Amino acid sequence: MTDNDTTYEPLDTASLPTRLGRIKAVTDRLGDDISQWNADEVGDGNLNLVFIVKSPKSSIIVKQALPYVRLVGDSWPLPLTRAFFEYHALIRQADRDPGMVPEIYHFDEQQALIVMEFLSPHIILRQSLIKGDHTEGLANALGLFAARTLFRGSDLSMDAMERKADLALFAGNGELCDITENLVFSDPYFDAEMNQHNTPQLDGIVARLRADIDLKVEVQHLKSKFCNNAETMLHGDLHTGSVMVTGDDARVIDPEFVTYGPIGFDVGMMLSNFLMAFYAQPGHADKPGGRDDYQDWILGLVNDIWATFAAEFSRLWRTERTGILYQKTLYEDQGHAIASEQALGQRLNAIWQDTLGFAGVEMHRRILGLAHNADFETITDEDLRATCETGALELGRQLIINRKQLSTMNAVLDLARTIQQETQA
Ligand code: SR1
Ligand code: MG
Repeated sequence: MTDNDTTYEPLDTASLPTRLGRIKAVTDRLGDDISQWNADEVGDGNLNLVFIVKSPKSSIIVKQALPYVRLVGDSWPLPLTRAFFEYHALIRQADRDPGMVPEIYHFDEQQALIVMEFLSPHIILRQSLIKGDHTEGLANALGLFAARTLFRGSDLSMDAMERKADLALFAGNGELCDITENLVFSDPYFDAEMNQHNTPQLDGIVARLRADIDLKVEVQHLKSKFCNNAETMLHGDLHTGSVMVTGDDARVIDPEFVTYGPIGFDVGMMLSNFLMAFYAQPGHADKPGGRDDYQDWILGLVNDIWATFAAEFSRLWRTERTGILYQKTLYEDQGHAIASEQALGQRLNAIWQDTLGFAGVEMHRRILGLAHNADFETITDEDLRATCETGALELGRQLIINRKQLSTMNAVLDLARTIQQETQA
């Protein structure tokens, strides 16, 4: 494989050394002797091939898109161009929050592959939360990442022409966006073909949610925001499976669902996955109550991610507001700094309400739709799993319906705890 290869062909462990052995960025890291390379396919996500390639010198990750959805098979084609959009998202995120995404060594558009930094000894955050492990500084890293990437990808910060060019660029990632629009915002709320849920334990609550008129209306308001409110460049799939951690480091991976959308979508998806981890903990405890302290730690993370996000977003608002929105020429330069603060408070409040709504929808789709998460799926006792899932489903509904009334994080965390007590009783 060279930079000029034109015919796409999926890699396998046998062909990989020969095919990548001609790429200088790769041999610079692994060495020229490809007989010393060892490739393992480790992809456990829903879409792609992922290889760890090791040599005596170093290790790299090779991620290659498949022309279909891996989770479902070749009956569901998916464009290879998602690797192009992921690459463009990664280089922007690296610029907007340096050090938080893997370093890219090589990108081959024709082969839909990205060669990047092997993060070690990192593991997927979702697995870490299932094991009950801690990561120091996690909330800070994720709150800053969200604020910096979301602020700096928007008209609050970017040059207007560059921002419009990026909006047009990422609009090309339509098929991935279509997955989110259907799998997140529509399918969970009717008996769509690919849906699955823990049955028969959840049949009652599933029927109740699908018959809930108010819920269906609110979710479609949220879908409308996702589709129409192109506020910023989103990661697009910012859940705990898209974060890798050690005991004291966190990195964000996998932005292939990148699109322009509402700021609260990324923040909501992130908080939602921590809240689901919270509800799943009784299913991973070695004795009743064995994860109580860990649950407190998770709710503390939810609190601190939002607090860090809001503080950093506010700092950027005050120091980097160089885009076409809420211009300083209208506010600070006129002696109206107070107006800027008023606008900031209102923007943050709108993001907060969106965050809660999107968090609720994400909870529902991970339990009622096609793509579930390991937090619940690895609970082997199906009755216990259903109890945990029921808590998340109930909280999800409350977050969606009452997002305008739930005005503080304390109110949200109290609600999460109350629902947990009621459902686990
Ligand atoms: C068919 S893809 C299903 C889900 O996997 C990805 O990680 C996204 O979350 C998507 O919604
Ligand atoms: Mg992913």
